[in-house]
Amino acid sequence: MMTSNPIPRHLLLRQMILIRRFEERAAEMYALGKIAGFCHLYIGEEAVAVGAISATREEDYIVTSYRDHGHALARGASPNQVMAELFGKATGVSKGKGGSMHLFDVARNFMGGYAIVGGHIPIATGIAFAMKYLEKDAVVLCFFGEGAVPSGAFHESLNLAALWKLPVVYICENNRYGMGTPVERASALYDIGNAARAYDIPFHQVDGMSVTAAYQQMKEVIESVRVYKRPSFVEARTYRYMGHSMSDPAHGHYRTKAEIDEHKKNDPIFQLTQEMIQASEMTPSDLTKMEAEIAGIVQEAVDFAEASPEPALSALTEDVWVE
Ligand SMILES: Cc1ncc(C[n+]2csc(CCOP(=O)(O)OP(=O)(O)O)c2C)c(N)n1
Repeated sequence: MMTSNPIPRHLLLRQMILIRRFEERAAEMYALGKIAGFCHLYIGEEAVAVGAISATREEDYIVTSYRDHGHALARGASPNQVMAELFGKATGVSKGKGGSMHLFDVARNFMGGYAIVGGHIPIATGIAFAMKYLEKDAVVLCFFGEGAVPSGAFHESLNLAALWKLPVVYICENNRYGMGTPVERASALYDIGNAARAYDIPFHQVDGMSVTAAYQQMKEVIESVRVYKRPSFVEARTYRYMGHSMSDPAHGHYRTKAEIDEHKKNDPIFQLTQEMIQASEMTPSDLTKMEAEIAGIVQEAVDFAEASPEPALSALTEDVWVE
């Protein structure tokens, strides 16, 4: 086992609170009609993206699905530009042409933001192939929900990644539901680890409600992929508090409010806050200050998005092809 470098816990906490407060405002903006189209919130799952992405290096790559706000912010994308993208404004991280599901930040090796379930897994695998071909040390993190596991794209990708020994970490964010369908009604494979074992890929299970556990385990996994040049698979057990997207109710017929409340008892932000206060790493007044600072950042992001222009009509044909 490799030992991981400690990371100041207040940094992990700050990132999780930023994502939570950012998305709470995004939900308000959606209700006000400022954000159109699909909008999938990550609230409840923050510890996974923050833990994993905090364990990466600058040269590593991130690829994820449509539930991508948290990953982009954890990677350091500007809250102003992410909010502007949700508003469909020209100053957005994808120049207002991607929207919530298609955040993209090349400068930070954040390669999207994809709407087709499982469709981005071959893209991440292809980037890992490029890293190997170019003899780079970079590792690719590929996030997806458990709903993507039965897809053909997933299995084809794992096969080639194992066969060609590609530097990719597949991270299944298992929040137990694909839209309103529980995993046991959608997948013959209930133990997701069996998918990794089938391709002889090392498998790890992570508590996706604990940011420190996620960080420490991901650090070891990422560094072992970097050193040994072969893929790895992580299942992060997590839970989404909100509906599948902004147009869905939080529970509906497929789960109860009591079930959601039960999971909220393990809330990653609450857990870390309690731990840090008990360990005298933070006082309640430090937390209030952090919240106030983040509220200012989120307000600035909303103001920036509001004040930004729409993309010009001519932008429609720009960025379509890259030489
Ligand atoms: C190929 C494909 N089929 C169906 C859909 C519609 N769809 C969007 S999200 C989703 C559920 C996916 O669930 P999961 O992968 O577990 O991710 P989560 O939304 O829970 O993060 C479905 C079926 C789609 N986008 N792409």
